[in-house]
Amino acid sequence: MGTLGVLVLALAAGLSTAGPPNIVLILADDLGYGDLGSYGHPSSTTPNLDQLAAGGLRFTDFYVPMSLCTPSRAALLTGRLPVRSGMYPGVLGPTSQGGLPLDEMTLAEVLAAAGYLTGMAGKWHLGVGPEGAYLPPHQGFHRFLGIPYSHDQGPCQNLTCFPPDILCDGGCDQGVVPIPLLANLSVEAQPPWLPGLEARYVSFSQHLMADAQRQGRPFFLYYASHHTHYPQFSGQSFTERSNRGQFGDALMELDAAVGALMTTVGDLGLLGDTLVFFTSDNGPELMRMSNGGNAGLLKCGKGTTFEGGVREPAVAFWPGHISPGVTHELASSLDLLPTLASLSGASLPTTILDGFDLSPVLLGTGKSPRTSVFFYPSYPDEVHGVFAVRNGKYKAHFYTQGSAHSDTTSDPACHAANPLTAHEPPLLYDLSEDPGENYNLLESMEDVSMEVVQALKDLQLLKAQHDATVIFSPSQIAKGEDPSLQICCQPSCSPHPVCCHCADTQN
Ligand code: CSN
Ligand code: MG
Repeated sequence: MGTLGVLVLALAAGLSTAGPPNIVLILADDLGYGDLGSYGHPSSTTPNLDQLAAGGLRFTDFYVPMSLCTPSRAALLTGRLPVRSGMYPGVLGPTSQGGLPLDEMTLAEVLAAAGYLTGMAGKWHLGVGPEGAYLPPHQGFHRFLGIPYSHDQGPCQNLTCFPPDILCDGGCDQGVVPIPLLANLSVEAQPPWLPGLEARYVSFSQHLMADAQRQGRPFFLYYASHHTHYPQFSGQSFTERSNRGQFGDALMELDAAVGALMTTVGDLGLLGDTLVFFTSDNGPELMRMSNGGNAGLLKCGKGTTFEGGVREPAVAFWPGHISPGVTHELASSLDLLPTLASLSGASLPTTILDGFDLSPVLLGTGKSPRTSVFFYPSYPDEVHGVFAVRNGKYKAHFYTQGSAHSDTTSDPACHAANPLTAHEPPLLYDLSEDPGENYNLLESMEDVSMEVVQALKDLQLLKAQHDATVIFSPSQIAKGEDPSLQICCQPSCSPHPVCCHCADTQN
């Protein structure tokens, strides 16, 4: 049989024809460790994500370095700690002057240089800048359809209600421009009709995948849904359909989008040629109560360095390459850039990276090269350095601080009222026996085992070495605000910013 015959057979079987894999990176927003059916939630409806988990590798110990959107997304796309790229403290907003520095190499730039067609759908949150200088088209993405920051960072009255007579969830920021929907660098609608957005992202993604195949190129799709960020909403076919209220409806719509993307990959015959990775940017926003996510058995949520803030659901799916199963290996969103570069044969950036190549874990050929994880607070500074460090199964908290994002839980340690507190010795937990961080091993210094004493020493040394070597870049977020930088579909209109309103013709 000739080469063509083999190729046809391989294609017909939907199996790999070697070459770099297509990559679909799906990022949920503020989705907690306990929110998916496959991670134990009793009433979520997530059949498509659960199917990915069943057919792929499900991580139990996958982390983000900071529990907020902007820094977490910067880490995901650069493989570098957010303090190195200046993506701290807090998050970027509509009037922010800063953004992800253009000399930072993103995953999209890495893969574009290796011949990939790159596209992003969804929430960016890494800056806008003058003339959109920090937007995805300038950061390695050939195509972009999405919103530049969170959908609560603009007036969102009546944008999230379907049907219009049901009660909208919550309030949003006033005194700034309506949320723009951008197609590359142009405003597609301002504001878009939010319940129609997920379907637009799916359609954009389907076109990207089909076009790449037609061009004979691999694709990189970064699908960063607004779900399940506050305020919750969903498209017509999901509203009041879940068993979990408005949060459940939003999650169900995200899950269905994942299903639609997988159907397209299958229809194109690319299942064996496409690595799909799913995770979330940070833990659940517990202050939203039942309209926020759930961290399951983990302590606290968004905005904290407790496990609920930083440990995320994560699944890697690549039939024929990644065997179905569950892994307890240590992993981080920082590892995606080096791992995906390795699997695609792309060249790594020459800067300092904080991630490791996890391809041995994915391909089942070895253990994780990562043995420790470092956690920064939402408002980091060089005086305090990392707040918490995990090494193996042990985690030490040198500082703790509550967060408004984790208010209203029954555990007061999570709340904003709990101030920055130094712990000397640190709070020390064995996360395999105590993933909920309930039982401090150093509570009483009597009967502390030799192993625990050694674990403490190792963690103290790791923090000292880490803090001594990590160089903070000047903060991009502290660059401040310039209201004239806001995206406006009618630039010279008045009165600003409410006049920046252009009808959504697609809905
Ligand atoms: S985030 O959520 O962007 O997903 O982290 O929408 O920390 O001040 C966080 N914040 C608006 C948000 C503000 C958000 C903040
Ligand atoms: Mg977020």
